[in-house]
Amino acid sequence: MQKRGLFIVLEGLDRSGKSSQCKNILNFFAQKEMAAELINFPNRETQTGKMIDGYLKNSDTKLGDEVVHLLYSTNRWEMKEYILETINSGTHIVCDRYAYSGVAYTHAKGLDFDWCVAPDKGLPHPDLVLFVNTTAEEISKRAGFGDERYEKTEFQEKVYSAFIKMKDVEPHWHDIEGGSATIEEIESRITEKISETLESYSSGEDLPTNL
Ligand code: FDM
Ligand code: MG
Repeated sequence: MQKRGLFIVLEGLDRSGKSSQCKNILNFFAQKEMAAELINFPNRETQTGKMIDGYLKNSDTKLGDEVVHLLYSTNRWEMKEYILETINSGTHIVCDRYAYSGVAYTHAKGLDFDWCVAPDKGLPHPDLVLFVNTTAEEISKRAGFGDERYEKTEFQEKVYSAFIKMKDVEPHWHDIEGGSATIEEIESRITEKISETLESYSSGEDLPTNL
């Protein structure tokens, strides 16, 4: 029987380097001749994604915090079947941000934690959540920081605290120390974790939808 793919999520603050690491993971799978795909959230190509994109780029776009939160969640629900079909057909998915970003960014605005978690319940549950752990202070010095709506040091500090809260509620959470490490060091920590998971995950079962 064919083994299902792994569903691997990368999380972190803006400019934490997770998008580059996602590409490195794809190369890792390519070297092993394993099928893998990259997806990202928000997926700015869909109907809801276009609304989110406009909201992020134009600071004068007025949408309530609850509305934005539910748009992000809907943006993930739009991809649910695709994720399940891809994984269950044996292809790995590397996913740049997921529901954890959803909770972290909205909870950072002051909305109730449990309220933030609720809309994503029932989505596919990742096998691995790799949190590229860089602080707001570290990322605020990086090139490009400040271009989009949420890229302000004070706000990123709140997002960071919200991410840290999720460590305790997500059993598949793994911290990848990212602040002082080089890109290569981060990459080797990530691929080590993925290799471990490739050895140990159960083959027969479909990806659970118990997020
Ligand atoms: N973001 C992302 C949210 O606020 N909620 C979400 O559910 C997701 C997936 O969108 F500032 C925020 C995080 C970031 C912004 O994401 C755009 P990228 O990864 O920088 O494109
Ligand atoms: Mg960004």
